[in-house]
Parts: sequence; structure tokens; C-alpha cells
Amino acid sequence: MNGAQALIRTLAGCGVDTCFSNPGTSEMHFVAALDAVPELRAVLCLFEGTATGAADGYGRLRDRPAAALLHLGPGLANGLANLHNARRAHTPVLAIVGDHATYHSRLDAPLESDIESLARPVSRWFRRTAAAELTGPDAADAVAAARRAPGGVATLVLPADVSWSDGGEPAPARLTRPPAPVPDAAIDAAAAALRSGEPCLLLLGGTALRGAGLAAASQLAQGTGVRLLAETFPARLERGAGRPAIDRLSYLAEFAAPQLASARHLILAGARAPVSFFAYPGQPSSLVPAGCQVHVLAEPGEDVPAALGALASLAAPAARPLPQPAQRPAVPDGELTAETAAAVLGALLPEGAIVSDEANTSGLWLPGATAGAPPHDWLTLTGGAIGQGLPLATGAAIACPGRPVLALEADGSAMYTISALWTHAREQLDITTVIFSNRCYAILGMELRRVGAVPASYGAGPDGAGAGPGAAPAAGRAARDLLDLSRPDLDFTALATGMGVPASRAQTTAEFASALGRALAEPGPHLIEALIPPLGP
Ligand SMILES: Cc1ncc(C[n+]2csc(CCOP(=O)(O)OP(=O)(O)O)c2C)c(N)n1
Repeated sequence: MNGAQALIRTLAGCGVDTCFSNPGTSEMHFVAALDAVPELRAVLCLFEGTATGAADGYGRLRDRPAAALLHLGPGLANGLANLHNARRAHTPVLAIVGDHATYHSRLDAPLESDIESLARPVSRWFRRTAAAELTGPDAADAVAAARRAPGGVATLVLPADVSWSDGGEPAPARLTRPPAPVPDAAIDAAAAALRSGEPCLLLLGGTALRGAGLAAASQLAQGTGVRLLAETFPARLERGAGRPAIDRLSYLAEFAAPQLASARHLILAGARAPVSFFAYPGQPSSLVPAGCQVHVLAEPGEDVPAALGALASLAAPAARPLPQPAQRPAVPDGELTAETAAAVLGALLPEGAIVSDEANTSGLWLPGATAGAPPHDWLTLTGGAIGQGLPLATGAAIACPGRPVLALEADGSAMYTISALWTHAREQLDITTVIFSNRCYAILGMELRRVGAVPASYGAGPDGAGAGPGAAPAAGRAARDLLDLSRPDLDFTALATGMGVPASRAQTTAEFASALGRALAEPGPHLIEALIPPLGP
């Protein structure tokens, strides 16, 4: 058995059943070995950012790693932004980077680069396999490293001669230790804060935002009056009718500050102490209010749901969680806007849906409109690196074949990894993509003023059409052009059909509702381009 065969058999034995791949010459023995091991499904992605984002989506749903097969340093580099998002999500991901043969590296052939330096910042574990006999053990170690709570990216570099040399032997799966229990002292300290009589806020993140953690948190809120908030960008939030509802901390510091202002005790459960997404001149970077004491109930790598359960038994033993009632908005009429589109989505969201949310400014109304929809999972942009949504949906659909997936995409973000649509078609994934086509980088139009780059008083000027919100004439033509996606207008229906995804365009709320209804009723991928005005002045 050669090294590549041993590697693939080890992966299959460790429960890795999917490899999102964009191979090159150095991975040809890996590719050739796939047919002998049908337990590992290889999925072709046409850009490495799709492969890594799909592995993230898969891992967020399955809690075990998929692999992403990447070609040397440049292939890894193309996949880094979504590995960054996966790192922030604490997703178990296995990045396999093919490399030149060991003896070839010193010749500095064109694709030679410092793979380790590229990989380290996103990887919690890194190894270069030195010989065919080591591919099995190294692969088993890599999977275990990716799975270790709270999950992360493990990068294994596989030189071509290690792949093609004989002497490989599959290795058994390593035992994965369960998340560490939280020390009693942390639970007692949180309980004391809850008993203090001062205003308390419980900030939830990571695994706290799933069934057991949310139930315990809601029980605490009912029994003690502690306010609940979820981190701004959760990896996976379980929500909808019958589940405890929870608001997320706002992205904009000026909205987040009042959400936190009254707290005298901030209890962290799987979340980090809140900070402003960016620094703004004259504004504080930490969002912890002055005089507020921070208590770490549980770190992301600890058993967060168990800690919340123990705290609930101690501080609110008689209380019960409060389920969100089932309720949907009516389908509105008239002009299609981000707000009416959200209402349509709330009205039609199917039970068990997985939502990959990269709607950005057009997503403002989505949490409210979908709160009482049937139970569903919500995946967000954990690391702020856009281009995540379409790949994430790819991985989620492959992880959960029976569930409908919605990719809610801002147009600018969609373009980064638009080729993921081709994989949606190739694999016939049940993904409905909605493009919120506002034809600008709307958030940057706001940030231009928020960071003080142009005075706050500037609004859209008389010729501001297509220039984006906040991109007022006073901002200057050159500045406005960098935030404007028109000239030419992107035609997402043409892009989608060109990659095998049936598509339609909606200009009114009624058109959007009927297109969405059709797309959700039919299996397989669909795309709807929703033409909406940008948010902002
Ligand atoms: C990888 C990466 N590149 C660039 C950015 C900077 N950036 C943040 S938002 C944004 C534009 C977003 O536009 P769009 O996705 O259309 O959403 P909208 O703001 O219009 O709602 C850009 C370029 C980023 N966050 N991540």
C-alpha cells in the first residue's frame, strides 16, 4: 500500500467521509487512491476557498471533520480566508496540503513556498509527513487534533513521494477526549453573581447555543432574571419555534453598547468578552461596560452546556425554559426591500432548514422575521472574512442531505466564491441561494462615515443612485467607485445558469415569494436574485 492509500483508509477509519478537493499534480496519487476507498467521498470544488468553506460548513453540522484537499502553498493560500472563519467557529477541519516530493523542494521549483508559515496562523496543529509509513499515524493524529474540543483546523502536509512510496499502513482512530468539565469554583462564582441582586447578563457562544445549553440558559433567565445574549457571529445557533429565543449582540458597537450597558456582572459561557468589531476614533474597543465584572463560567473548549446545566440546577432549580411560540409574518405586498424579503423568508422557511447567513446589511430584519419559524439552524460569518456563505452552504448540504439549505447572500460577498454554485449543481445539492442584490458594498458606505473618513453628515447625493449608501458625492468619485458594484450590473441569473443552477430574478415582493416557494418545493439547487435597494441614507 502506498502512502496515499494508507492515508485515505485511515481517514475513512477515523470517520472522515468527505474530502472537498481541488487537486494538482502533487496530489495525483491521493486522487488515484480514491476509487479504492468508496467510504471517502471526494467533492470537486473549483476554488480552494470553496473547499475550505465547505469543510467548515460540514464540520459545523456534524461536529467531526471533513477534509479539504489543497495544492501546495498557493492552493492553501486561496483557502485561507475560510480556514480563518473555521478557526473562529471552532470547527473541526482537516486541511491536507499536497507538496513537492521531499527531494524536489531544495530546487525551488515554481510552486515551492513556505507552506508552514501560511498554515500556522489558522492551524492549531501542523505536521509534514516524513515517510509513507507515517501517513496512517499522522492522519489519525491530525483527525484527533481537529476534533479536540472546541474543534479547530489541523493541517497535514503530504509530500508527493510520501504519497507514492510503498510501506503505508492505515492507523486506527485515536480516542477523542470529551470537553473538560468546568471547575466547581467557576459555577459557584457565577451563582454568587446571580444572587448578588445586581443586574446580570449571560453571554452565550459556541456549544451554549445548541439545545441543552440554550435550555439551561433559558431556565436561568426564567428563574433568576439574568438577561441572555448570544455572541454576534455564532458558528451554529439552534432557533425557531419551540426553542428558547435569544437575541445576538449587535455588530454595530453603538447598538451593542446599550445591549450591555446595564450589566454589573457579565457571565461568559463559551463566549469571549465582547469587543468592538473594529476600532473607531475616540470610541472604546472593549464593549464591557465600566464597573461591570466579568465572570468566565466556561471557556469554549470546556463542557459549556454541562456548566450551564449545573448553574441552572443551583440557581434556578424550579424554573423551566421558555420556548419561542410558533409565529410567522404574513407575506407582505409591494416593493421588494430587505425588510419585505425577510418577511417572505420568515413566512416560508421550511422546518429543519439550515441557513447560511451572509446577507450582511440586507440581513438586518432576518432574525426578527424568522424567530418563530419552524426549528432551524443559523450559521453566521464567524471570522468576518466574506466569501463564506456559498461554500458553507455546500458543506452543510452534504453533511445533512435530508435538510433544506438556504444561502442568504449579499451580492458582493457572493462574488468571492461564486464558483461554489457549480458544486451545488454538480452534486445536486438542495440549496436555495438568495442573492440580495443591492449593487454596492453597503456596509462600507456606512463604515466610511463611521470611521470618520468622511463627515457623518454626508447622505446620498442627487446622483447617488448606484453609488451606495453613504457614498455621497462629497466622498469623492474615486472613493464611491470602490463601494459600487454597478457599471456593469452583475447578472446573477446568468452566472447561476452558466454553472447549471436554475435561476430567476425578483423585483417585487410577490415575485420573490413565488420564486422562493418554487425553489423550496423543488429538490436541487436554485438561485433567486432579489433586486433590493441598499440599506442606508
Ligand atoms: C475576505 C474579506 N475581504 C474584504 C472584506 C471587507 N469587506 C467587508 S464588507 C465588504 C463588502 C460587503 O458587501 P456585500 O457583501 O455586498 O454586503 P452589503 O454591505 O452590501 O450588505 C467588504 C469588501 C472582508 N470583510 N473580508
